[in-house]
Amino acid sequence: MSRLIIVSNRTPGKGPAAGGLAVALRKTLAERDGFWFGWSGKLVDAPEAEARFEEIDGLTVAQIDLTRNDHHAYYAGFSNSILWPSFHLRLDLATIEGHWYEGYRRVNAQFAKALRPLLRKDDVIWVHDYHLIPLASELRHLGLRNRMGFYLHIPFPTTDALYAIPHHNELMRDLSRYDIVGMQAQRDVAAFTEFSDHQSPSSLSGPPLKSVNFSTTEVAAFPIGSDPEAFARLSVTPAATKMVKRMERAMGDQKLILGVDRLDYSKGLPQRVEAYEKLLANNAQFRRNVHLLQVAPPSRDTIKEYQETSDTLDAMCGHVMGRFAEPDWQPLTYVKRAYGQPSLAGLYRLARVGLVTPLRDGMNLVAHEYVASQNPEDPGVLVLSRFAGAAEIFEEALQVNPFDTDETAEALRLALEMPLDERKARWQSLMAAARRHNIDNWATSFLGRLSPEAAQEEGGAAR
Ligand code: ADQ
Repeated sequence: MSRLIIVSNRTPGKGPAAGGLAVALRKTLAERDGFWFGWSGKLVDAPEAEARFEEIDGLTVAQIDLTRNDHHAYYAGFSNSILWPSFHLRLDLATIEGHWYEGYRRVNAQFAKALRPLLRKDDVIWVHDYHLIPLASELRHLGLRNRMGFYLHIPFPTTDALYAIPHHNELMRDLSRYDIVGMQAQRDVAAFTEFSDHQSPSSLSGPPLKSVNFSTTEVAAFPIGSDPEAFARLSVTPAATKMVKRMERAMGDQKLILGVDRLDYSKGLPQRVEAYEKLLANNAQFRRNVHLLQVAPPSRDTIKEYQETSDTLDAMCGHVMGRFAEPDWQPLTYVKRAYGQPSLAGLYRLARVGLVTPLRDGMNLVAHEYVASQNPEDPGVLVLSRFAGAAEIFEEALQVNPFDTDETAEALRLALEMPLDERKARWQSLMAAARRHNIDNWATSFLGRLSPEAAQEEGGAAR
């Protein structure tokens, strides 16, 4: 079997990770020959051209350093202040500074230059996420002919939002240099097709652009998943049970509503707290009987829009506390730190409601993990945003429009009052979906399409 080279912005570190990518890919690479390539996390004045190899928790990792200026332009700048908000349809939160694009390209070129000498002829290269869209172009420029796949973990934008991104046509041309482009959901493939069928009209900005040819790139949905069996096992380990006991001591027999997210404006956290406030305002019977636990460790907190989301959430949680708390009852707990998977699995299992309401999300692995951790004899209910990729998979969740906080409050009421039979029936269907779309199937189907054998078959069929 050919070696697998995974490339992402950051290589995985030691200990628990709050990002979906690391959780998902660690397992895939542990089962194959190859290595993981990416940024070391170090900022230096003059980076070495060559990558350093290291073993991290049994994984072979090759890393390079970046300069502070390049990293800022590439990461906080172009990737997270332009691409992330635009792809999540938050153009109002995008900040555009022209020079960031040059930094973004410079870092992609630096990645390619350091990676090229490490590659063998039949290596398969799997590039992850929006930070590295130009990597295939840069590697092809250095003469690489290998199979290359790209996986987009976040949603693909609508055509309008795409046009708002500086250099969008170059980025689309970069995508066309991959053999496979994988997306989370059919919704994303449809948005991509909309763009590729009606490419940038010349009237919009400047001179006519040459349309991008996608005839040698396969674009398809490969919905990511979790490892549901592992989460099911984890949720009853002593470490998970310890967390459950701790919570039970604090909460008595109150029903737990749980949110677990990175602190990101795409996750709809202020809207979620507002929906909870409406639940308590409209249904006095739940006061003293329910508790919202929101776990949200800070993320990208050098970016202004993230600090603002954090401040808004602080204020809203304070407001709900002030409105409903009593000397001996608190309506919510808000924890700004990451937990290890065993503790999370325990919390998921204890929660009567998993509240997963992003305004827009590629997939959302928390929804998968929540489902997998339930007690089959007494499962909780998943309240899920229609705008998460997970909504295409979890049809039996209580699906809501997260912008409509009345609707979310009503779904919370239904979830809290749902009879055991209905909870079981819905959960069985959700668990079957989580198993069908597990992480192994995701990696196997993507890598199956990317393998040199798949390319030969295609070539054979075409001839
Ligand atoms: P994220 O936006 O990071 O991922 P998500 O899919 O929910 O979102 O993944 C989060 C992962 O981090 C989960 O495995 C979860 O357990 C973990 N995590 C979250 N909060 C945590 C906390 N407080 N403590 C510890 N761990 C925590 C991006 C895209 C998603 C896509 C994933 C994977 O934005 O749409 O599903 O990549 O492709």
